[in-house]
Amino acid sequence: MEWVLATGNPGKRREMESLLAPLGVRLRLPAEFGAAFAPDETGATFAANARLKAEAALALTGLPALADDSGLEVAALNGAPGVFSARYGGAGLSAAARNERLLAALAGQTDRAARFVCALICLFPDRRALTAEGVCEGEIALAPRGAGGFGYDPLFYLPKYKKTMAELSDGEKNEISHRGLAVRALLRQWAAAP
Ligand code: ITT
Repeated sequence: MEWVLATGNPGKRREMESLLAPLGVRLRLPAEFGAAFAPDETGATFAANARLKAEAALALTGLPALADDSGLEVAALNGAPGVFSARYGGAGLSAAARNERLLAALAGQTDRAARFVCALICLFPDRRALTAEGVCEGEIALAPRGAGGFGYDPLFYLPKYKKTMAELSDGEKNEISHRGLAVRALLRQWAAAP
């Protein structure tokens, strides 16, 4: 069995490949099908954007398509950057530069509450779909720390662990992350499906 993982983000890919290992399916990537994979993410929600990516990957490959749309919601910024997390501060910025923008936006702010959200969908060629969501609560640190993970992980502080997400190993991150929670919920549905 083969599925296509509808992402161009290497950090997500690494985490998803490890989380999906119990499925026993061969995961292909859109890039292997000879097309640049950058569908327009015009949805207003994570779930809508995940579906857009899954639809594009299914159309490209004919394979069951698994898509993750995720991002960071910061309470003091009214939920921003949200669905714009990958583009926060403008296109073409490095993750480190995006993190600097976020710190500047929160300068002097004492409410540091934030959460990562992940919406997942697996869309099958017969149009059946499994969907799941995962949320991980945390805080925005005052400065970046750690070299693991990707994106906003160096700023995402987990009080319970006294570490940022980027200070966790891949395995530890997958145990508690929004993506880990969403993938395990999806796998439970897959196991229960007729
Ligand atoms: P694909 O659409 O190709 O999968 P992308 O990076 O554009 O890759 P999204 O549109 O879902 O993916 O944007 C998610 C952004 O949210 C991502 O680029 C990071 O900046 C951030 N993000 C999501 N999950 C994260 C995580 O586990 N750790 C750190 N940042 C994360």
